[in-house]
Amino acid sequence: MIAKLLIANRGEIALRIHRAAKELGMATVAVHSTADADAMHVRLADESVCIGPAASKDSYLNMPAILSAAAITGADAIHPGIGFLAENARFAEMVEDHGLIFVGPSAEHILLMGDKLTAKEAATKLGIPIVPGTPEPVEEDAVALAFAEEVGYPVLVKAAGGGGGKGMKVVMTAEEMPESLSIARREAQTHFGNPAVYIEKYLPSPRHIEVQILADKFGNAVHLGERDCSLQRRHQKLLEEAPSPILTPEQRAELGAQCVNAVKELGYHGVGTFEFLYQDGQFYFIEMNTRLQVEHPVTEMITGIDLVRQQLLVAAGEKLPFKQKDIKFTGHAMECRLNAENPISFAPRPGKISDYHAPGGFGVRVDSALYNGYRVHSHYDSLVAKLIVHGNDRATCVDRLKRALGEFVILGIETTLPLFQQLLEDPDFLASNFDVKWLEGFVAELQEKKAA
Ligand code: MV4
Repeated sequence: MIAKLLIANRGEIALRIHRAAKELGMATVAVHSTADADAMHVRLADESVCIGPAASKDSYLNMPAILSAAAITGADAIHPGIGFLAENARFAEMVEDHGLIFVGPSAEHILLMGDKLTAKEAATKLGIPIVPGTPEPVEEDAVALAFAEEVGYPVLVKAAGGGGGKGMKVVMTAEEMPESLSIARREAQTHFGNPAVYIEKYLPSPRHIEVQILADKFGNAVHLGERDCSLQRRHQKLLEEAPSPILTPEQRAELGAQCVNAVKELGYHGVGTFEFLYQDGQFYFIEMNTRLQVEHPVTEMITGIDLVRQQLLVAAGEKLPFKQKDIKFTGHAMECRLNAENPISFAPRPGKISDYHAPGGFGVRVDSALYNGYRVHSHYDSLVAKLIVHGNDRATCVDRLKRALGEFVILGIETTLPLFQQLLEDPDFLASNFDVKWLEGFVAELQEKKAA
C-alpha cells in the first residue's frame, strides 16, 4: 500500500487526487509554487512543501525539487496529476529510480505513446484501425507528395512528437506542400523539441471519441466506455459527455474490446485513453493518452467507478476488483469546463474571487479549487471549475445542467459560464448534430452578434 502520497500538481485536479487518497487512508503531501502558498490544494493536504517560484518551469516542472520534497516528507509515491510532468517518461523513470511508486504507466509505455508514429504503429499491430498516413517521419517533399497523390487531397501534416493540434497543417494542393512541411517542422521543433512530421489523410468532419481503459499490473484490464469530446475550441475541450450520443451498444462493446485487448498485449498498467476520430461509421485511432484526463468525471458518473481510487490501487500493486461484465453504464453525464476567460473573446481574466457559491442537488458535482477571496493567477491554466451532472438520459442531463449553471455564482472575475447557457439552448447541440469544427462556428456567430 501507499502510506504517503505526494501530489505533484495544483488546482482542482490536486484536490481530486487528495480526496481519493484520503478515502484510502493515505497521508498527502502538496507541493506548491510561491504564488500558490494559500491555494486550496495546500490547505487540504496533510503537509506541504514550496518547490519554487511562480513560473511552472521553476516549480511544477522542477523535477529535482519535487523529488527532494518527496524525500524530505518520506512520501512513498508520486501522482503527477494532469499536464506538467504527467506524460514525461524521464520523470516517471526518475521517480522509480528513487525507489518511489510513479502513479501512472511505465516510462516505456509513456515513451511509446508519446511519439504519435510509434503509437500508431503499435495500434496497427494490435488490430486497432488508424487514420491512413505515412508510417515514418517525412524528410523529403517527394514522399509527402506521393502519399497525398495516393490518398487524395486534402491531407494533414502532423508533428510526431506531440498532439493537441500544435504543428498541424492542412494541405489542399501539391503546391502548398513544401511550405506547409517546413512550417510544421519549425512549429514541431518549437513546441516538442522534435522536428519530425508525418502526413495523414484529412477527415473533413470527424467526431472526437475516446475510450477509457484501466489496467492492473497482473494483466487484467477493462474499458469504461467512451467520452464524446467533439466540442472543442482551438483544441481546448469545453464540454464533454458520456456516453457518446451517436454510438450503439454494439459499437461501444467492439471498440472497448479492441482497446482492452491492446492494453493486455502491451502489458500496460494504470489508466489510459485511446483517442479516435469517428466519421461515417468508422473509427480511426489517432493517439493514446497515458494519464488521467480532465474529463474523467463523466465516465465516473455513468459507471459509478472512482477512477482515481482505482488508479492509486493499481499503482500500489492491487488487482482490479471487477471484471468487464461487472461494469454497467447508467444514464448520461456532461461536464462544462468553466474558465477564467471572457465568454466571447476568451481573453484570460485572472483576479480575485469576491463571491463564490457552487450549485448542488441530485446528480450535480463540482470539482474546483476556488474559494471566496481566492486569487486566480495568470501563470497557470485558466480552468477554475468543472461542473459535472448526471441524468437518466441526455435530455434530463441537459435540464439539470441548465439548472445547475443557473445556481453557480463566481463573482470578481469573468468566466465562460454564460457561453454554456447559450450552448445548451442550441438546436444542433440538443440534437447532437456536431463535429469537431462545429463549436468554432457557434462561437464565431456569438462574436458576430456581440459586435453587431
Ligand atoms: C485530424 C483531423 C482530421 N483528419 N486528423 C486535432 C488535434 C489532434 N489530437 C488531432 N486533431 C485532428 N486530427 C485527420 N487525419 C482533425 C483534427 C481536429 C480535431 C480533432 C479532435 C478534436 C478537435 C479537433 C479540431 C480540429 C481538428
